[in-house]
Order: sequence, then C-alpha cells, then structure tokens
Amino acid sequence: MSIKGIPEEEITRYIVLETAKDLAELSNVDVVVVGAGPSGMVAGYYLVKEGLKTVILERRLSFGGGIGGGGMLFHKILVEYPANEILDEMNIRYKRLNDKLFILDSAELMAGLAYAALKEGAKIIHGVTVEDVIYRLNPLRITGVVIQWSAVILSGLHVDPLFIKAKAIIDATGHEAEVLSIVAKKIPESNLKVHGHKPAYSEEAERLVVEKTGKVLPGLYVTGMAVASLYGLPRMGPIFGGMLLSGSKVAKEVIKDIKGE
Ligand code: 48F
Repeated sequence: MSIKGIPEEEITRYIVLETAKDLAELSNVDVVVVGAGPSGMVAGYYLVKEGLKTVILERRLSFGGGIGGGGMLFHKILVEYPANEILDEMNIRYKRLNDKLFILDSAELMAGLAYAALKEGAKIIHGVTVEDVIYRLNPLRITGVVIQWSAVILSGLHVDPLFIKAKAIIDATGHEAEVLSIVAKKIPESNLKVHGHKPAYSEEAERLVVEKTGKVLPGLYVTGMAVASLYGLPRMGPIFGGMLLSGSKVAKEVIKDIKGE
C-alpha cells in the first residue's frame, strides 16, 4: 500500500495550528519550571501528578542538562539513598553498589526522567529561553516569565519576546541560577544576592542543597544546583541524589502554596 494524500501545505498548517494552540494554552499556567535538567524534570513530574498545569521551558533542544556529560564524560551517574526511591517510582533502572550508592547510565537517567514527566502530563518546550521575569510591587511578587526563542537570542536579532503568566516560577537552571540572577540584578526591592557555589564537598553539598530548596520570594522558587549558587553552598560533582530530592521537595512546597491559596 502506498502512502498518499500528504500535501506539503497540510504539513505546515497542522504544525502551525497545533503549536499555536499549545502556546496559547500555555500562556497562563500554574507553574513554569525553567530548565529541563534533573531537578526541573523531577519537579515537573510531581507537580503534574498533583494536577497542576506545568510547563518546563528548556533553552536547548535536548533533555537532561548536566546529566549527559556524566562524570568528566564517563557515561555513569551516581545516586545515593534515598533518591533511588524516586528512580523506583519512575521505573528507571540502576545497579546497587552498596547500601547507600547506586549507579546508572546517563542516557537512562535523561530519558527516564523526561519520559516520566511527559507521561504524567508535563509539557516540555524546547528551544525557548527565559530571558526575564514579570513582576509586581507592593507587595513584591514574581508573576511570570518573559520568553524568547533561543535561536533568536543566538542570532542577535532585535525581536520582542512574549510572556507566560504563572502562580509559581521555579528556577531549575543549574549553576548559572539564571532566573534568580535576573531578579537580583533588575529588582533591587528583592534584596536578592546570588553568591555562586563553593568548591567541592560532596556529602555536605548534597545535604544542604535539599535543605535549602524552596521558596525565595513570593511566586519564585529554587531547585537543584541553582540552590547551591544562590546560597554559596559547596559543589557535589556527578552525584545526582540531591538534584532528584531537591526537585521533589520544591514540587511539594509549590503544591502546598498553590493549593493552600
Ligand atoms: O544544569 P542542569 O542539569 O540543572 P540541575 O537540575 O542539575 C545540575 C546537575 O546537572 C549537575 C550537578 C549535579 O551534580 O552539579 O550540574 O540543577 O540543567 C539546567 C537546564 O536549564 C537550562 C539548561 O539548558 C539546562 O538544560 N537553562 C538554563 N538557563 C535557562 C535554561 C534559561 N534561561 N531558559 C531556559 N532554560
């Protein structure tokens, strides 16, 4: 049987119409997660599981952030107890090394986290960069994000961006803590300072990242490596339990705040 009836103009029409429908629908959401790294994807998974309308915006055309590089390009990722329980819940396979440490392929973790979040109902939009926030004063609240195609930013063209309104914005942008840095620089009323992370101390870093995860300002939350950058915590290297637990913790805080409002 030959395949017939695929006029090129139909291809264009469906792509444009369905994308426009999605983008219009996503102009006002419960939660924007900035960054599809490990902490952002875990947060997305738990947020949609609780019925919150969630979009994960990712600058690149891939998932996983720092996962893909493994440890110095060695394609393995370590996870420590109890973060392996999150992997169990998402049906992501790993090997047990001892009673505390587990190991898996970086590709398995990237694909597993992305598929878990998507299957649960999260939207992940690739190639979009969050370049600013929307804010209100008296009282100060972050009420959304300003977005631009990453390709436009790379091209250097002067093109005005678009907006997404949200009840909560989660900075899951990793080392750069990009959303927090924008707020610190452009909204003096926030009194925010991004300290940058300290040298390596893996065990402390893993513990503190989870402990300090959560709300930064009304409407603005932080998870993952951005927590270490915000508060000047040590770095941990290619061990990812803290990232997964931090994603889960920030989701719980956002759910409590939104559902309690
Ligand atoms: O860096 P990343 O993996 O963040 P994470 O979840 O995990 C950190 C670990 O990978 C690793 C580590 C743990 O041992 O230290 O570094 O904290 O993922 C961040 C994602 O955010 C995207 C970026 O492309 C990456 O995929 N991103 C960063 N800034 C923006 C952004 C932005 N302004 N808009 C959209 N996406």
